[in-house]
Amino acid sequence: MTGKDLLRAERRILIEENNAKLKRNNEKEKGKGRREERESEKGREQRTGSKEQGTRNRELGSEGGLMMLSKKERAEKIASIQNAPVSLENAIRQLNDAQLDTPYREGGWTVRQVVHHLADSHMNAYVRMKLVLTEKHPTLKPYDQNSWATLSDATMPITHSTAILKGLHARWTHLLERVPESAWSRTAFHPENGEMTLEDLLTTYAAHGENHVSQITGLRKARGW
Ligand code: NI
Repeated sequence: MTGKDLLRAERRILIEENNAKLKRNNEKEKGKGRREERESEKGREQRTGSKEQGTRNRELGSEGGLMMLSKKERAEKIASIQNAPVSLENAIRQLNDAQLDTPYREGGWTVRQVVHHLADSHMNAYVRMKLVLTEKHPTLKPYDQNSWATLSDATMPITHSTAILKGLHARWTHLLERVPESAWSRTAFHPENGEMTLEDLLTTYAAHGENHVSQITGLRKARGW
């Protein structure tokens, strides 16, 4: 897997998640739930409008303050972020150095690189979310994750990154659990992904952790480790 493939895979997570959200939203619209009934006529027009326009609004990410996740769905994603360090610890338990230096699939990152990448990515995610919470429509900074994964620190023992993730995710969870309802629709501009809400970031990174953990557990299963 080349660097470009990895970037594409990351984008695919986003797109798949967004598609799932769109589908859920369409189902909600069909159901005309209580929430929709509470919305003003104007809000409903924005929401349903022409199909194309309605879809576009949602793709742009909650413009007009539309909430796309239920509280329960959001809580599940926060729980996923809370559990990620433990899931990762379980996934890498008792792997030796040779195993850690095995690509999770041909041409892909090694398990060690994946672990360090999770720390890199989630440190960026934490900073991005704090920018969204404290600035008006900030521009988020992309980074070349594949180059980061080939810097010298990606060869260090993984305990350095699992320690980061443990502390980071504890703070991240504390922060997310206390985000005011109104703040989930705060927006940022991502130069590669376009408009994103705080909620979009939550969805992206909950899936991100799960995805990389399953790469490791998938490798272990395939190898019988
Ligand atoms: Ni990733």
